[in-house]
Amino acid sequence: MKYTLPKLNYSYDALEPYIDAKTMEIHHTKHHQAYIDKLNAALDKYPELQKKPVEDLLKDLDSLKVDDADRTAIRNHGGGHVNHSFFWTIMGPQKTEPIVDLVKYKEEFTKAALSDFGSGWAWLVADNSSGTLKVMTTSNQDSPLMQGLKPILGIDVWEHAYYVLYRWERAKYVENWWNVINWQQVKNYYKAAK
Ligand code: MN3
Repeated sequence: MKYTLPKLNYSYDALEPYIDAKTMEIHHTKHHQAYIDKLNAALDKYPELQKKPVEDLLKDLDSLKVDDADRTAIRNHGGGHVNHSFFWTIMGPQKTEPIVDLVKYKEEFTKAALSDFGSGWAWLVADNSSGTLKVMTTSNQDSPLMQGLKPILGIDVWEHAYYVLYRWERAKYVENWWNVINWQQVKNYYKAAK
């Protein structure tokens, strides 16, 4: 089974004016699709791994019986696939009630999103065993799942996520992004992690 691009639950222009339709379309149909295509290509030789959810591959990356180059490809493109699949679900056009417990982390989360040098993600995650929340960043397409952590909130701070509309102004993008969070969905992740 090949991995496939998940559909969005909203249209590409639904997050305007905070995220423009062009950025959403390119991000979904080009960037995310490319991670999936390269992940599928890397797994061509390993039909038994293609049957697993990509989350399981990332949680267990070190023990996969694959070549080192393929392990790196699974890390980068598998990470790109899960991170974007998650990202689409926590955004939406509907106005939803922010979760007070999580909004407390906004300042720390924003600081992390702005401090991350280069390409990566900022996250609010829960520890798998204790459920303790913390803010973190990952580089490139690394996923918190690789460290046994569950994402609750996450923002893509690669330039491709905001450059069309915001150019160099990552801070404005990060601030505006809070307007498109689908708190209903975030609440589901938060509950599941507790
Ligand atoms: Mn991206």
